[in-house]
Amino acid sequence: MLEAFTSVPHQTIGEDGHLRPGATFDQTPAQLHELWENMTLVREFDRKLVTLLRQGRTTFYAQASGMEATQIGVARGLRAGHDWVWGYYRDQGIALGLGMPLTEVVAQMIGSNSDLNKGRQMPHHPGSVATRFVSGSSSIASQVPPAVGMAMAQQYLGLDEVTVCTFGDGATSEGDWHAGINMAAVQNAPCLFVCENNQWAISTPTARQTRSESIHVKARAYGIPGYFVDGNDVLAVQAAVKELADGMRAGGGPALLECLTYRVGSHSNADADAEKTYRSRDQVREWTQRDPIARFERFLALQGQEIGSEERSEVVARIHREIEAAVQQAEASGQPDWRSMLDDVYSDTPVHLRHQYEGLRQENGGQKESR
Ligand SMILES: Cc1ncc(C[n+]2csc(CCOP(=O)(O)OP(=O)(O)O)c2C)c(N)n1
Ligand SMILES: [Mg+2]
Repeated sequence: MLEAFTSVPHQTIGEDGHLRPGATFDQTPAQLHELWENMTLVREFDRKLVTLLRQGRTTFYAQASGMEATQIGVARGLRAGHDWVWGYYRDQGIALGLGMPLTEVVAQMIGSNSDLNKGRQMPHHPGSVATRFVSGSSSIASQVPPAVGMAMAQQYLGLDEVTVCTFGDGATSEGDWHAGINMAAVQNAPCLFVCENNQWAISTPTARQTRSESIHVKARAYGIPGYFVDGNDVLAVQAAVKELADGMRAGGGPALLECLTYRVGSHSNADADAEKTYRSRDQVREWTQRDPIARFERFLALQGQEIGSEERSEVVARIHREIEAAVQQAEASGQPDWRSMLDDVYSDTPVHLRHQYEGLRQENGGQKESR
């Protein structure tokens, strides 16, 4: 049983790769290997998307490098395609870990015709009903109240699914965050709130974000349990999410889980990190050395499942081939047709939008529309 309100984050694997005293795990060797592959996919996805950005083939991207254990631990602690995740813009690792197809994630990021959102969402905000991963929010913490609404509906309908709502440390200063968590608490709604505490909100460090000693301690104010795990320890995150989600399925109420991790890359491509303006390179170096994938590889080696350099290269090459194929497929589908702009939005399109649409139609040559 996970203990609430600890001052030190729970760990299953220590920094040196050894199992922590008293810690256990029940994954098979194949499941452990899959966790490693999942985290490697998230890392390589970042590399590939940053390249696409530089090539001008997409316009916005926020890296999750350094946070792979948190995101894969969350995704793999849930029942994929059954539980719902309301994530935020940096959660591509959760989408991928839940099994959202690369073709769909990439098409969204490129905004191509094959995008499930038909290019109408901001790039880098994938979502899919089949995966039960809700298209992320750019307005910080705005996903929290609707996630609670979904959890209330699940409770009302007596479903055995739960809602997970993720956000960054910076989101915990927003009004929506407080209102949402309070509502979940008073309604006992089965919503697991997961803070991906990467210690920075663009250029604001956690120390300037809150006077609280931690994020999870804030749960006390709402009368719900708060838990603290090492977000660079994939087994600890997965076990915590699984235990808390299963508890909610069995009728338990909401909880707040803080995963302590670090963003080693820039905030997004619109960030001054490269100019070294707001954080020391020593700090970035320190956390780069605390790499969650390297830690898990040390653990695997101690379990007799060493990842050799040849195997690593093969897996990385395969991942890049798969992403490249998804990119080619998305680009080949072309750009979304502007005429689909108002589809799926209103059953009865308001008159002012119909006027705007008519204006666009004339600008585009005045083709006859059936609309
Ligand atoms: C309501 C709102 N205010 C401000 C912003 C600008 N903004 C974008 S990301 C960000 C920082 C969020 O930090 P955090 O929640 O820690 O997530 P992280 O990016 O570190 O993963 C801010 C302030 C926004 N998108 N929405
Ligand atoms: Mg942050």
